[in-house]
Amino acid sequence: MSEPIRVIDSHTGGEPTRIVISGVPDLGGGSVLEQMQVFNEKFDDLRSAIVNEPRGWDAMVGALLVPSEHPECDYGIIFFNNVGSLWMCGHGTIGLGVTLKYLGQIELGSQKVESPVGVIEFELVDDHTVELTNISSYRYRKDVAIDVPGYGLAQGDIAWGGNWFFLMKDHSQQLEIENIPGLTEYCTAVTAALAGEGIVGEDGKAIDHIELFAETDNPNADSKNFVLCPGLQYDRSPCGTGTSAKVACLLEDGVIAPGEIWRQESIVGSVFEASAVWNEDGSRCIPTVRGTAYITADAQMILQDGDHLRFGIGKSGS
Ligand code: PYC
Repeated sequence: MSEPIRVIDSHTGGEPTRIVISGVPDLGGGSVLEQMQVFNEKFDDLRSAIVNEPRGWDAMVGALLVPSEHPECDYGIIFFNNVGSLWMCGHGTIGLGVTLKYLGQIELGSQKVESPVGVIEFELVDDHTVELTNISSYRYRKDVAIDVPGYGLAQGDIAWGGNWFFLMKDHSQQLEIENIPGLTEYCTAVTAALAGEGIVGEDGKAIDHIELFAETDNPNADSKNFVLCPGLQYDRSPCGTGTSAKVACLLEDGVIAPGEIWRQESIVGSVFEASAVWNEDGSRCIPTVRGTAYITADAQMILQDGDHLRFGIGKSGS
């Protein structure tokens, strides 16, 4: 039996985060991107053990705190989900702040953290509220037309907010909680159509998050979204990196002014408050995303010898 793995679970607007506190191997140092590559290559069974059934479930997003050599950061973070690592995660960063406060490891104020795609900053505003200042974000292509088999022609914007997003406002889908299976099916078809047509992010990475928008009748929100993540799970929160990609597009279109608040509602009704300002040369924007998280569990995970499902269903492990 391995050493127990201590985790703290939280949810940010309904979307779960499982922060690993102890019991996992050292990834050998270097940049957080290099440590993520080691995690992907050597410890995929551990990733699966932490987030997948029978210990977790498909919507769970895990996170490892790792050492950082970056001069401005005290530590780094690697986020991962049911199928692999994520480049960045906004709801998870909000969960991180609330988790560290719960553990008594931080006080109100700001922290800089190295992610695989750059340095992020978060401010713990109170015990449950965190404001993320994300990596620089931008729209790469506007009004990209695609043919979605079974649904017909559609178009959307490709934008980076720490992950690659295809943002669609004209899609004829009903953004209602009862329609989650239909929305999942549609977004899965969009992801496949993008891959099939060879449409990728500027750096050649897959566009693996689809974000649909609709009007909302919630007086406390400006828009409602549905976000499908890689691993075919929808984000219960409004998605921190997706909201960053959204405000980058809105700033570029002049729909919001620098610093103006955009309130993004999720499919389950939780809301993030976001804004964006231009970076120094005006080529990209720096988004901020504010949300709340609550602790749901403080647990030790056990991987017992002889349990053939100890690394998760579908993982034989070693
Ligand atoms: O909040 O950025 C986010 C996120 C990405 C995947 C799930 N949540």
